[in-house]
Amino acid sequence: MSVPTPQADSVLVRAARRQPVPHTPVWFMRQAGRSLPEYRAIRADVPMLQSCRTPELVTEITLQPVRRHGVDAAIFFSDIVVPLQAVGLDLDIVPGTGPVVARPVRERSDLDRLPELTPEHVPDITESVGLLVAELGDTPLIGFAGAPFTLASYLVEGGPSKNHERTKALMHGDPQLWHDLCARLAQISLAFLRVQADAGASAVQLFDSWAGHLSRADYLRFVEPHSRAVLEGMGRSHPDLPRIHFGVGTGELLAQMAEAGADVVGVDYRVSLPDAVERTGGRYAVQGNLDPALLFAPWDALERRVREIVEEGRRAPGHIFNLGHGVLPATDPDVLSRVVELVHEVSRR
Ligand code: 1CP
Repeated sequence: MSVPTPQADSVLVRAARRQPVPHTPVWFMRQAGRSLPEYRAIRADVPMLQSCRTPELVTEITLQPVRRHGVDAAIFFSDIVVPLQAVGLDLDIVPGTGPVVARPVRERSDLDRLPELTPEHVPDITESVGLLVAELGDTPLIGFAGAPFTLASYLVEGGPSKNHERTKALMHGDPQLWHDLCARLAQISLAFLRVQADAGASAVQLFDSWAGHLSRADYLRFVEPHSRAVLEGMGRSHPDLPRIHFGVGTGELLAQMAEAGADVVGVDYRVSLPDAVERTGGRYAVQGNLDPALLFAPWDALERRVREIVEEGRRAPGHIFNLGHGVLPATDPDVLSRVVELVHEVSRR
């Protein structure tokens, strides 16, 4: 039997596997990014997608929050649209807006612009992950990808969307095209996760950020089979890597998202951790769920809430402390460091 590396037997991986841990692991979605002055400095003259494809920059930006906050995991600095650009789709990440697709995907012929992803499309990702794993020591790296529905929403709408109206019109109006599009996106996401896992990532997170906009019936019919293909595909090729499945406003979908093939279900601040555990039958680890806006509250109030979440997490089968969604750009980074310290201190067994 092979001996696990320190990263593969880290506190984060153990919590995800529902094994005993010395303290609650903590990391933050969007921990690398605009809340850090050192990030703003290094990104000043480099467009977002270019920085995602430059291994020295990816490595430095991914390491910044690990050095500064002492979090229990690094999250690979990239974006959910990177693999789509890598297969040749014309898109950009526009400052202040997000991903914008030059020609939206709405007809069958548009699928031709979305070939399958192979490792040869992303040699830089293999290189970045390799550099990072060497630098990170005992700290595990979380690889990630966008889930088919959230990716499809950007492709069909052409950019960020409040109501996802064209996306929903397509899924109901032409279910066959919808399923073919999502099957292709599932292949791309799975291949992107496998590249990161093969290069040394210790866990993966599938971001279905906008799944909370769907009814349970639509989620099960139009989305779940494709997310399942990604998560179960990872389970087959990399059974030792925990799989985290995250969405925003997905309180009504937690059981379905867990059962789609996850080890850990992401919980946003709208649902308490005990409710999330109950909704998922007590069979899954949970990740969350501090409201990112509370990082702006007076320390006393924030401390109370952090202690509560740690206590609630102790009664879960496994708990990874995180925010309910990403760090807001105006967040004081010193507050994040204090939260990490507090979580470690109050959860130490
Ligand atoms: O110039 C900048 O700083 C651009 C802002 C930015 C950053 C820092 C974008 C544009 N993407 C990222 C990095 C990023 N994206 C990470 C980095 C790792 C970390 O967490 O530290 C991750 C995990 C993502 C994933 C991502 N991109 C998601 C899923 C996570 C989530 O927040 O729900 C989504 C939905 C995107 C799309 C996207 N990319 C960027 C923006 C502003 C958006 C959202 C736009 C929208 O509202 O639709």
